[in-house]
Amino acid sequence: MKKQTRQPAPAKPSPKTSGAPPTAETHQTVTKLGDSLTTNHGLPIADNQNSLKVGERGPTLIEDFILREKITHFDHERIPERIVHARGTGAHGYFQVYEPLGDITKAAFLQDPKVKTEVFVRISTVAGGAGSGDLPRDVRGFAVKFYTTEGNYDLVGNNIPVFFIQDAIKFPDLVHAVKMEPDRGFPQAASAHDNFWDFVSLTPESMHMLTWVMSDRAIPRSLRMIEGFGVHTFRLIDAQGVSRFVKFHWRPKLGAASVLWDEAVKINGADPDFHRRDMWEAIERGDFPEWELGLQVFDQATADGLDFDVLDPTKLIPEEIIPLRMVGKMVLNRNVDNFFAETEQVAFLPTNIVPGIDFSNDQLLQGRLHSYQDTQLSRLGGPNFHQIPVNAPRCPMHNFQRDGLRQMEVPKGRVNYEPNSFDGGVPRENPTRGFVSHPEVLDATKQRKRAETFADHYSQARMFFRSMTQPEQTHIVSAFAFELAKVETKAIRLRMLGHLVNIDASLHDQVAAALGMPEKADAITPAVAPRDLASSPALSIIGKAPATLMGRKIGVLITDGFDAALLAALRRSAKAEKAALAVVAPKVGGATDSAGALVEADFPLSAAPSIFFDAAVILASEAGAKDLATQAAAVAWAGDAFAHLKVLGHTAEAQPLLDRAGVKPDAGIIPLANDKAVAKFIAAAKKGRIWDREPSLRRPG
Ligand code: HDE
Repeated sequence: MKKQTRQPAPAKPSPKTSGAPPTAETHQTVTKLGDSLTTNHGLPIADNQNSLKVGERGPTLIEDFILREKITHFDHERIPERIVHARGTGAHGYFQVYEPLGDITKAAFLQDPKVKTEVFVRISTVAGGAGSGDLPRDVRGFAVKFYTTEGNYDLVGNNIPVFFIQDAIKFPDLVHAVKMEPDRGFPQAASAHDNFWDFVSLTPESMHMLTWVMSDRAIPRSLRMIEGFGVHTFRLIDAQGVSRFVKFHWRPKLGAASVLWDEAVKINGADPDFHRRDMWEAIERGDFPEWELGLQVFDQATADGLDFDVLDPTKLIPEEIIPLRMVGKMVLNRNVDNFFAETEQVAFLPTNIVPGIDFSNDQLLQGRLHSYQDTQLSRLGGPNFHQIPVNAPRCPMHNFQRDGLRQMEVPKGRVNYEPNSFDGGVPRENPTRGFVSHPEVLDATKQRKRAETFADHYSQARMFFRSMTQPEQTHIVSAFAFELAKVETKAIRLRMLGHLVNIDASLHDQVAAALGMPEKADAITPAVAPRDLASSPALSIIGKAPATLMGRKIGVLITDGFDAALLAALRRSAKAEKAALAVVAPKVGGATDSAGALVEADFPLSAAPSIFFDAAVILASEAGAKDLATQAAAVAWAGDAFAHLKVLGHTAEAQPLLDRAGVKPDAGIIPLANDKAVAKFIAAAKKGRIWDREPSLRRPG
């Protein structure tokens, strides 16, 4: 049994007096040997608070091996963070296929609907360091490790279906350009600076990706509400060896959703762990994040008929051309036990592939096939990182690779080579079940040259912009204007404006107006003249947003004297909609309702701005509202909910606060007096933001 002994402090502690009673210090002690705190080598430790010193006042002795072991281990706790995707959140779960996929692939984990294949998922930002905030404008990595019976399969994708560059050789330059500038060490986790825009404006192939990164996709509401994409074209191989091309898609059960830029900026300040916390809490409360896996499968003839090259990762295949076949679902149902051991040490490798799936000749993918294995050697310290539990396959694994730094296994027997005459004939090659590369016939000149079929850099960027709803287009304009306004070098802004002309004239005009730069943009001659492609409504988030509060959060601000019946009705409705509800009060101790009962708050007002919620309610009494109207935090709570286009329910008594906050009546401002009004509030909140309110509140720039 552990017991805690607090030793009493002497009345007047005197550091000089030897033999005086011990100074006030917490010692938590045990008596059983097996419960002892020990060194890394098992020696029980008697005192974890005091180093070994000469006398009471030092100096400390180098003999103190216990102190040295503890500090040395601590000194080496950090490993190099990932050069990209350093900030990430991981969770465990499973994947289950809906029906056998034998018609397109022989991959074992895609055959049996009864089998749940264990997965580990890590979702990340790209540019920022491991300690950076969750809501920069950035791409999100979406990496899934399937622990299959035929080895680990890693689908290492992003939440945007295209990429900045076409050839791996440009990747170090792209990443150097977006990360903090090398002389000054800023900006952290931000693309809004000269180097990034200098590089991309000199790289026309980035234009399609840029329109995505400037869109709402780059500021997601929750990691549970992002789509995922394999980006590259891959191959599926069936049991007969027939190869088909495939693009992988993840679709969130909760629908895709984003925040507004002003919210993102404020969330990063109020809770830099907003996404990580949201994911953790959802899993803890059993509200498991879920995605469906969709495939776009097509053959060589279809690929040849498309007006772009499927090997070009700056292009997507519109769903309207090749629809998605939904083949299975992934559920994340367990948080990590230890962030470092699992989320930090997980090593995703695009080379982790299983029979039935293969690479295409996408030159960006080909470069990745080298990079991920390589980076782990310095990050995880040697060639044995596959033995770290999160990386280890769950199926049997044996070969004759031996030794190396951080070898944790003890291989038995005298044989460490193959072929050999020992060990009863195993392990050996398996020609029937082993991985065989698709035997594609290739015959061409060895050269450094970009394919002509990769040359159209603007048509799909135009298609993406024009497929957006009005609010989404406005957000893209605003994002370009914001980012370019932070570029100090005017020549870079003018060059970028030149590209925007090629993407869409109105996009250029609106960004130029928002920047206040009417002068002529650079003339940039496209390698291939951009074409008007059919729009793809499937690319819009708002256009296909489900009417739901599932997985969303309602914030209810209460004051003393609030109406308990209304809160109860809101709680019932939130539960019925599978939404979370948080009570916010001026003090964390809570507030008393109209009948005098104390209701505890989930958060004090100072720690829960309305940016944390999808819909807001103010249940204020007359006196409470008058008081709140004098408090900047409460005025900001109401004002931000309005400015962020949220549905806002309120009691009639809350009016002074609404007036002070500049809240104007519209379809999203719902007076709450009874259950019927609560139902109206819920119905409005399910539809999401009040987009009609936006033009009256902000213009791009
Ligand atoms: Fe990565 N990428 N990448 N990448 N990437 C890494 O691997 C790299 C690319 C992606 O949660 C690194 O283990 C090259 C595209 C994700 O641990 C590194 C190229 C896509 C993650 C690396 C690309 C991605 C990474 C850094 C161009 C979307 C995080 C640490 C040829 C399809 C995985 C590490 C996690 C991480 C290299 C381009 C996605 C350095 C060379 C395109 C989701 O190896």
